[in-house]
Amino acid sequence: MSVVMTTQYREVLRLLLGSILVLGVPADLPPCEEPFIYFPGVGCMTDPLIPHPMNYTQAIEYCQSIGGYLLEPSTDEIQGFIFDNLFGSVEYDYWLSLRRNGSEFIWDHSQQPLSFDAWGVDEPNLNQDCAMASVEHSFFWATSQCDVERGVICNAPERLGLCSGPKWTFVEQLDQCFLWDTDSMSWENAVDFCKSQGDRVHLVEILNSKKNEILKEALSNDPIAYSKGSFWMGLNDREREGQYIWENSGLEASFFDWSENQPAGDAQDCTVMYYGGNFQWYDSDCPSFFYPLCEEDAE
Ligand SMILES: [Ca+2]
Repeated sequence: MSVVMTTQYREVLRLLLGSILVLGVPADLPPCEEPFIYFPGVGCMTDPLIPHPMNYTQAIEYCQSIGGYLLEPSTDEIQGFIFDNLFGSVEYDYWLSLRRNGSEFIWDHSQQPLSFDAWGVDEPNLNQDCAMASVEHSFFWATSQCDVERGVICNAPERLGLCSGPKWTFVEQLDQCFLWDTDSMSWENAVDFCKSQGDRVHLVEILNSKKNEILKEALSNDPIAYSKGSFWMGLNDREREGQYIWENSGLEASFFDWSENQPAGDAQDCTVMYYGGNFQWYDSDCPSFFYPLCEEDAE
């Protein structure tokens, strides 16, 4: 019953918001797009009380198909969400985005080692390849065969709907959308790639320390960004050696966050936020392949 009410409420809210937007009055958009529900502190989740049973591979694909990823309890807060919402409410085991890699389990979505774990007693059992929040273990984690059907909760970044697509990330402290889930390419192709993503989209420009620190932290904390590596910025000295210009605005840079011994090369005229240097800045050959970091300017 509560699920039906929620759906009706969201529909009414959506219609109301639609009419407000038509009138041009600013409105606070809901932080998650359907079918996701907003849970403060943990982001957007599908309804935890609808188990939607399927096998592990199907669960991964299903979550991707709706713009999210399978539940990855990488923090205390997300594990708390599991306890709070499942314990006493459902009798289903729920898949976690965890997979065995040799003698350890790693996050399947980001391919990162575990930063946090909540294994049940006598777990993990390394004879099994997948893992779940287990009813038998009071929703602590237990391993499982992958080909059985279990409940599914998908997770998605907050305010998905405010950015241009599901691969974009909304960085709340900057009130801005960024795209870093991209393929690697040369700097020139990265410039074109970002511009092809929308009228207000371009390779990132970092004019001050505040934006730089927030972005470095966002890249370090985002499993996809962190798994990729280094990101092209708009900064370059292609026209005149040592005169650094931001490509989109044409502004000459006055703020820099060069890593030690950087910039290194007269012949290196493009720049990256470098993975190996905690996303401090390096210069690089423009034809090298790195990942474009696109940003969307506010309207
Ligand atoms: Ca240079």
